[in-house]
Amino acid sequence: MASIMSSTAQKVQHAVMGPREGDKTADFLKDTKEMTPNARLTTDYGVKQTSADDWLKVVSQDKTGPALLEDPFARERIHRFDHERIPERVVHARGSGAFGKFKLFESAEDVTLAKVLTDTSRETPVFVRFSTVLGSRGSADTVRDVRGFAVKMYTEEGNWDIVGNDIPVFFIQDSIKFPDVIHAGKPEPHNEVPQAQTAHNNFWDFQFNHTEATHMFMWAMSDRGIPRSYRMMQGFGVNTFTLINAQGVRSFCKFHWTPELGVHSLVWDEALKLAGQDPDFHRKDLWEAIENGVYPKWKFGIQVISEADEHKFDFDILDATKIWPEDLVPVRYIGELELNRNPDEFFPQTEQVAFCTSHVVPGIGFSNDPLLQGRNFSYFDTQLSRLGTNWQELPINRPVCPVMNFNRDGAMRHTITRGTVNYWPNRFEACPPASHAEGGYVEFAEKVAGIKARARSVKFQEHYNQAQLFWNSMSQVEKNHMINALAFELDHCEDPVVYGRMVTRLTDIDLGLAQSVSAMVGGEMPQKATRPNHGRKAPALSQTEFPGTKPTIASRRIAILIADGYDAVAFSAAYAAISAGLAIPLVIGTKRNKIVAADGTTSVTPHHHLEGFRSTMVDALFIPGGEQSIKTLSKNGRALHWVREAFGHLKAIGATGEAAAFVQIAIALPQITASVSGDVLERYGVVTVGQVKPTSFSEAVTIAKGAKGFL
Ligand code: HDE
Repeated sequence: MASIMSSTAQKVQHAVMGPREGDKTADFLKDTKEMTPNARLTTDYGVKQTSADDWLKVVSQDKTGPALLEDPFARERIHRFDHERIPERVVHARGSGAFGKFKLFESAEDVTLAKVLTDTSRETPVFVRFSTVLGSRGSADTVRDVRGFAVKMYTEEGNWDIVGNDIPVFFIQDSIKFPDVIHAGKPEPHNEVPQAQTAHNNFWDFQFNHTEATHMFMWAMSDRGIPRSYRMMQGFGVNTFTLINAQGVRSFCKFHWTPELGVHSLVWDEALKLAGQDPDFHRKDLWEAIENGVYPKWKFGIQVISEADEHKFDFDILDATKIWPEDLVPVRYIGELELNRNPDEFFPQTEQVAFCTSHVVPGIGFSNDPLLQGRNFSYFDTQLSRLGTNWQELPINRPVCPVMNFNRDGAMRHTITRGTVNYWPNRFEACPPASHAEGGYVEFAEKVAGIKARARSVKFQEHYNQAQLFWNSMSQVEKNHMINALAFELDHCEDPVVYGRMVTRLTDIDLGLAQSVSAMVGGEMPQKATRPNHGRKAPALSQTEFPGTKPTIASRRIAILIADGYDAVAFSAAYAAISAGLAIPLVIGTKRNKIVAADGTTSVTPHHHLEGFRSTMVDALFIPGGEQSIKTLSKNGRALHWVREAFGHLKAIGATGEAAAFVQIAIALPQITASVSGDVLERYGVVTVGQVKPTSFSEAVTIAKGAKGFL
């Protein structure tokens, strides 16, 4: 059987061969080189080298002796290595990305003149980078945090960046506070602890001191903070942008990305363990899905509010700590994003990609959202210290349309522009500005009048309504997860002032929530709500109720646990059914060496052994019978732990033949089943078929397919 690793390796090989035929993104990859056996090693100045192994030395007969500083090749190698690192992003340092395409299926010409949102015949190349916010580049993927969802669209009118997150609101309303919120969340200044965690005094001290952060911290403490996969997250532009149509009419707009796979999360115990067992869990997941051809997709939607309706809501539509509830402002889905190609090299593409909220195309504009205004300055600015003056010339950042202007020079300038003038106007009339009709960007003629002041509108002062709305909209399971998340985080705050005050803050949302958290973390048990809960709910906030998603096993990892003497028929049936569903079967054995089936002739070499891979890294588990195999697994503590842990993390478990009893014993099912009915058992996701022993391949497939909780 071909191993999953080797098939991935083959595809990687293919990727190195360069962009696929007909791939529009090829244009901005024109600097891509290939490492082939025909290529020869050279210095950076192009001279072929005879050795990459030995520094030039003065050698005696035994070939030892001092190294010569003269060796330009060796010095070049060390010098290049010494300077390999650039500053990591000040936030969102840890991330991974992929190429893909954006396709519009409905024109939004009634609200915008942006071609990318009106021309349904177009396919726009994109690069998307997902990230965590607080951790440094080497931190773990599965920590509790907000996730970045930054999309660069290489449109024919220029680059358009939607630099969004997986949570639709933000901690602060005015960007002047960004250094504070990030300093408070990052490791504390005295000892640089903790890494990639919000569970510490400073973060929660900040939350208490900023009532406007209440709504966002509720989202961060919900299951959204620990996504199962980048592919299973929503994306939100968060800020309020504007759209301008051909008639010059302006509306306010929010951008949405809604995943085809639905929104799914890890459970906290999994997230904690994965942070150690597989810190690259999300990075690998994205890579693996794309290599396996199960391309992640998102629907693209817009929420639009006309200028006339700007003040009709009980919140300010320019306040980034508020959502526009979908029952008030429905999302209009008009396009689709698909990610279908992994980067060729991480550093020049994923690391050097630079997003700027200020990069919009004609038909799209900004609003007076004070968070957005500051962001428009910050992103452009930060690229200078991270990448240098000419960062926009790096292949990953280059637009696919012509770039022509009088910006010149600066460190590491690549573009060579011919001609004798570098200013406008010039006697040749070279490179004149474009008119509106030619597609030039025209700012909306907004009338602005007022007095200079450091102020926010009255509606910006209200900070709790939507925090309550979010809490009320959660299912009971999600509420329990949030109580536990808050209890975990506040438990990591040693300062009683911090956790004591935060417990009282929770009474602004819900008394029951505050009491449950207080019961676990301490602080004075709250006796009454600070403000009444308005009781309202909003659809589409709970991810258990997430609309419009069809359950699928495609791209999910399903482990098959075996030892010598396994039932080859059940094994092959499950393997085939898993592969047919486009899921990834991962064979886990007692050893990564040939494992022989009960029939004595069939064998398989597992992808991993029980100690090397853990249940946390898969979505479901299947165990075929086979007397000897099950005898061995029953005596193996790690095998038992695999099953128990998978059960504890609510994973689907399937078992046939002798494995049925093994699973039941491993998860102490007899005790559980004594008090619950079969229905409830299926809700646990455990399906065992003990009595029926498959005798033929097709029968086994039928059984496997019929196992509801499993496939
Ligand atoms: Fe960012 N943010 N941010 N941010 N942000 C950066 O830009 C900033 C905010 C987001 O994959 C930095 O290139 C300010 C909201 C993502 O490369 C920096 C404010 C949202 C990424 C910066 C915010 C985001 C960044 C650091 C105002 C969701 C990663 C590196 C309070 C809508 C992009 C960089 C990537 C990165 C500033 C708030 C999302 C410093 C001043 C709100 C996804 O410029």
